[in-house]
Amino acid sequence: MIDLRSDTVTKPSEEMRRAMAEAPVGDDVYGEDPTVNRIEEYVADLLGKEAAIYGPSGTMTNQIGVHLGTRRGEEILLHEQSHIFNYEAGAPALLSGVQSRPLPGEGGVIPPDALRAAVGPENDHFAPPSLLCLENTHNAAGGTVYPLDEFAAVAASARELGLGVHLDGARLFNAAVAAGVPAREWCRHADTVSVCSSKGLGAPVGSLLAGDEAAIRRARRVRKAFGGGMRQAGTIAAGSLFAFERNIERLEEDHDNARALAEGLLEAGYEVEAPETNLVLVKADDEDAFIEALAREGVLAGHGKRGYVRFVTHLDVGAEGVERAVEAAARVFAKA
Ligand code: TLP
Repeated sequence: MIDLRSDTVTKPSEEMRRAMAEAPVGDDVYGEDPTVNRIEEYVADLLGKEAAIYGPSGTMTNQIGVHLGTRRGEEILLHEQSHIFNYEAGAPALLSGVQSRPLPGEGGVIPPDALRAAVGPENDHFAPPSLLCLENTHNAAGGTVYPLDEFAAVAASARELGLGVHLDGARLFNAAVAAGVPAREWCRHADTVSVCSSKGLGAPVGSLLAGDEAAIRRARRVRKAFGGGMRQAGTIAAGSLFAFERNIERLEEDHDNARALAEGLLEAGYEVEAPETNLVLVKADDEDAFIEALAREGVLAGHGKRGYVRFVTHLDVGAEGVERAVEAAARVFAKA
């Protein structure tokens, strides 16, 4: 099976497993895990932030960010197709007691005007808006890169409106590699940033939330309350550290493979959106039928935004796997 459902499906390499097995560990709830302490410093530095905290998942680090940037009864504003709004099980309401206001925007980009239009004047009828959440790359839009100038512009509007800014950067390094812009350039415009080691970077578990010292100090209590205080977490953090140290630059290969996949699918007759990073969206009248037909030919794909099937390239599928996936999809197209 060629598994292109997500870049979350990668398995740790032998070398990564060795680094995990040999990692020095301690009880991280006491702050005594040297490997966790190391990755927190490493990632804070990479993102140009004062501090970072290690957590089990991107969902948790996003939700800690939401919790830090809001109070119960307030409102967060975010893209209508964002992961936090659609794929985190209603957690902003469940864990932080906030309501979510979805905003429109091409390619996951929220125009400053749309943000300003959504924030009304102060009025006792309205939930006070307090946090803008942005996503880069944007998953549902097809792995699109948030252009830095547009990111800076909407973040500046948020500031003018008195809002904080959280960045869901689960695939921020895909954006950085594709745009040739250091990840920290986007982070300068956000108070908190969540990044994942278990997407294209290939670690089995682990995400981090970065921000200033005071925010991350508060985040330790929130992580505990959300059930994310882990003990000898260095065993997994070593995989994440390996991923951040070794697997960022090679994301370019995944992007090349995504382009090859898109071209091949286009030639086979499909309607394909040109990929900017490692996600390829293919139009499908019946998504389930297409996914099932592909599976019968040995290729696993998943759901994208409505009406699209999503293929995700990653470090466990090389150029040859992509060629085989194209051949399988061509057979499906011929039979349809
Ligand atoms: N995304 C997963 C699914 O949940 C859809 C995937 O396969 O793409 N932010 C973004 C932008 C994400 O794409 C994801 C995972 C997360 C956050 C959550 O990360 P985890 O799965 O670690 O909680």
